[in-house]
Amino acid sequence: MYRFKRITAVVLTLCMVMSFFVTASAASDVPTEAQAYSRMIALKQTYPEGMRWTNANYAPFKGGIYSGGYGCAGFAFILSDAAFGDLPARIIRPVSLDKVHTGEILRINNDSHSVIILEVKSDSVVIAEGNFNSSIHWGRTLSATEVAGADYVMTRYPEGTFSQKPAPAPAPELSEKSYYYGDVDQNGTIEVSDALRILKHLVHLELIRQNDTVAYTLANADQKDGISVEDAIYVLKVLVKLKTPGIYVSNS
Ligand SMILES: [Ca+2]
Ligand SMILES: [Ca+2]
Repeated sequence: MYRFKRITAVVLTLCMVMSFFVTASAASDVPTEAQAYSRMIALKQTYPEGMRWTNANYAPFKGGIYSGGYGCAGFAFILSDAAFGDLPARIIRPVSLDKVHTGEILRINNDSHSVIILEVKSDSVVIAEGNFNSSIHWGRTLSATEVAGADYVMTRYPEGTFSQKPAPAPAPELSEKSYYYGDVDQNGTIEVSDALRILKHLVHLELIRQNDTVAYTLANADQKDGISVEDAIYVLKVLVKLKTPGIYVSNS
């Protein structure tokens, strides 16, 4: 029975480990602003400057809220879908220059014209638009005041994408006889195998002996509450750069 519980614990822990990685990688579907820009600009060949584009032109939209749009909205939706795939759209009001980003759609001129942001500069944005003089137009500039006068901005970046998270400090350099907490095998690198080593210890498959002072100390990756599942998770967080590893200096 005890053995069964141990195995269950290993399986559950490995599931946690895997779901952690799945969660971490799903976020990569959100483009950076640079990626959004290059995906939109790539469409300049298909929709060149001056190409006729009026309210007779319709395009579907994968972002929700609207199933598609005509004219200016349709063209903004085409570029938006190119940049964001099927990420859901949401509307933000009020609008200001410091809160808009490449790839977002601005609704302007008293809710009558849609444009999409190609670039955000310190005092303006550069846009692309359809149905501007009945045609496609790339590169018009809107001032900060014009941006602030927009009716709303439609974004497809998930909430929190641009919130200021303090970046973890880069890992400090190792000197002789110093190790990263979590680097149980002391090879100078924190790896998945270090996390697995901690898990094996926890389920008594392969114990880290207390008299193996360095390994035993390093296995307590988060430097609190002894060796636990939290330490394996801490190692994985270091791997995906959510945490900075501590340094242990051996005095032996
Ligand atoms: Ca290692
Ligand atoms: Ca710990």
